[in-house]
Amino acid sequence: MTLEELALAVQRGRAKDVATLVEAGLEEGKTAQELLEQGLLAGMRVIGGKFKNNEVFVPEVLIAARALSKGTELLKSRLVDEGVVSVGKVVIGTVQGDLHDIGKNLVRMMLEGAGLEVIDLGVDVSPEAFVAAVREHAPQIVAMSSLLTTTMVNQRLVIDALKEAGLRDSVKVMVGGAPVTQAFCEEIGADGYTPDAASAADMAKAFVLAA
Ligand code: B1M
Repeated sequence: MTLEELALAVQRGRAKDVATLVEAGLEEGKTAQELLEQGLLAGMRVIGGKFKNNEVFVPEVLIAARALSKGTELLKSRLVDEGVVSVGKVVIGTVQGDLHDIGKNLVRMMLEGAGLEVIDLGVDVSPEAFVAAVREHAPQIVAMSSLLTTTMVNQRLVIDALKEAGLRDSVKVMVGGAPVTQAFCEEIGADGYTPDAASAADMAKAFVLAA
């Protein structure tokens, strides 16, 4: 197998081919890190770029992400053995009162595709749950998604709760979702807003590298 074949299988969303190629790669003596970075993540980077440029759309991204997950699942224990550490950790969730998770899941997948470890708290996440997750996982970034004008205000409550818990300065806070804007981000004191999932991954990586 070649790493290019693996990257292409991710782009095409061929989960079964990804599994076969990852297993073949390991048998041939390739390291899990090579397979991850030059195969799986390289493929996802291409999809992320195309998504940003409107060359592919949500279904293609989701299918590619599923194929990527199939590969990372198979590599997980080897990556731990090889001591490959993620470049950073992100706690992500859709804020309280909001059940929309398609965009949040795309952001999560792009973050994972950028090599970040993501703790996904799901939907309808209370400020207290965000705070508890920051205490437990000590991430560099808290990422919040909101799709409703009635719930986007809850992003502010999470920031307030982080402040109250004395944790605000330990994390960068990123916000997004259809009704969220740069002006809103600034108004609530978040550190970064991006309009789409691929840019969110770029921004998260930049935050982690600058930390
Ligand atoms: Co809802 N819904 N919905 N809905 N829904 C919207 C959002 C709405 C605009 C539809 C409309 O009226 N035109 C409207 C909101 C109006 C408003 O607040 N201004 C709405 C409403 C009103 C509701 C309900 C209240 C309806 C009702 O029950 N009366 C209800 C609320 C439930 C709740 O949350 N408490 C509701 C329910 C639902 C479903 C459950 C049926 C379903 C959600 C299923 C799910 O998510 N699992 C649903 C859906 C699918 C939609 C629409 C049709 C599509 C949303 C979506 O997934 N878009 C939506 C209308 C629309 O957008 N056309 C609508 C695709 C997704 C990829 O985009 O999430 O924006 P998006 O994510 C983008 C960016 O925003 C960004 O990256 C993503 C991709 O690049 N992004 C981030 C997202 N999070 C980010 C975080 C970041 C950075 C970027 O950093 C951290």
